[in-house]
Amino acid sequence: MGDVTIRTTADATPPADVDMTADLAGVVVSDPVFTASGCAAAGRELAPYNDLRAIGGVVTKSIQLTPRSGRPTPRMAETPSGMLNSIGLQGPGIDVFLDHDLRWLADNDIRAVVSIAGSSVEDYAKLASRLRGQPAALIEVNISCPNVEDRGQVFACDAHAAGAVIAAVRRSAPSGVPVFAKLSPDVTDIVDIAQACINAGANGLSLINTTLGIVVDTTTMRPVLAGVTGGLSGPAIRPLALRCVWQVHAAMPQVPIMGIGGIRTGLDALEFVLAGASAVQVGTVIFNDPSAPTRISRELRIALAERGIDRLADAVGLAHRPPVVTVPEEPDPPGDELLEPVVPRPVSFEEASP
Ligand code: RRO
Repeated sequence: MGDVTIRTTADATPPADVDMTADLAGVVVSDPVFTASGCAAAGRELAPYNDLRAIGGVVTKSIQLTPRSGRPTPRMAETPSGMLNSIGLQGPGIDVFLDHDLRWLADNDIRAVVSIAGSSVEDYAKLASRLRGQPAALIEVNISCPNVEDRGQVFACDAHAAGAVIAAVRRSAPSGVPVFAKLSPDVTDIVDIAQACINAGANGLSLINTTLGIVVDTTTMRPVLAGVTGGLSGPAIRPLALRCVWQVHAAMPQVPIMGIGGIRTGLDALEFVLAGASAVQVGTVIFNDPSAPTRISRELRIALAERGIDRLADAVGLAHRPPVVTVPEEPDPPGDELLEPVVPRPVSFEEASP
């Protein structure tokens, strides 16, 4: 973090421009806003609303080795300030993905962060090796999907299992492509899991995936989702996500973090940056505002300018600096008239009684 002069919003003169460059383990992007995995497939649907070349890039829906139809419907439910999903890794499989989706992104000069998911360490290794020679700028290893039948497959809930997957991916992935581990908040100590991933060779972290939840329909008196549980996303989880980013950045300030969880505005994104994220991903908001990635990028730039910060990188982790200690001013020396304190004369009970 460089030296930063912080001005208040009131006295800030917005600089002509803000350098929005983010460095994600060597992948340098001119804008820090990405679309989050699972909320925009490979980005095609968002192209009419955003210049996807101008934002950081598209994180694709987690892809598996073979096609998968996902969980039974209903598999989405609204919640207060959020959304529950139990999609269950629906997708076309890696072959179709490479020929169709990744090619489309490359043909359109859109940076692709390829999210991979598997049921075993071997699955992940195979997927990573399939990305050799492919136009993937980054690999996001989704070890935290909440919607799997077997909770034992949520590798991100166990430090050893998380490390095993990341080590296998790092060995098999193209060497110049950074590997980011996407973690779950549903753990006792996220720093422990994050550390295991970094020790195993992850170059960065995506924090966080959705958190496991349930909605019950009070008319049918049954869970709304056919799969019963789902992943909770949206503004409801933002403080939880921020806490995870904060804790991991405090423990490993050099590790690049993509902050994810309920970002709706540029100020929300700024919260993540100040907590320690080098870049952000936006997801659930897209369902309500498909132009949100572009809007949030613009709002973040303005928010930085208004605070007198002309480089995004200078704001990363800034909220961790010690609080400013304000020393109370010396009281004015007393005037002559106040030299003697006025002490009330004690009054006896009899005197006070009428
Ligand atoms: O597909 C899903 O159900 C899903 C995935 Br892969 C994930 O990582 N997070 C989520 O909330 N849903």
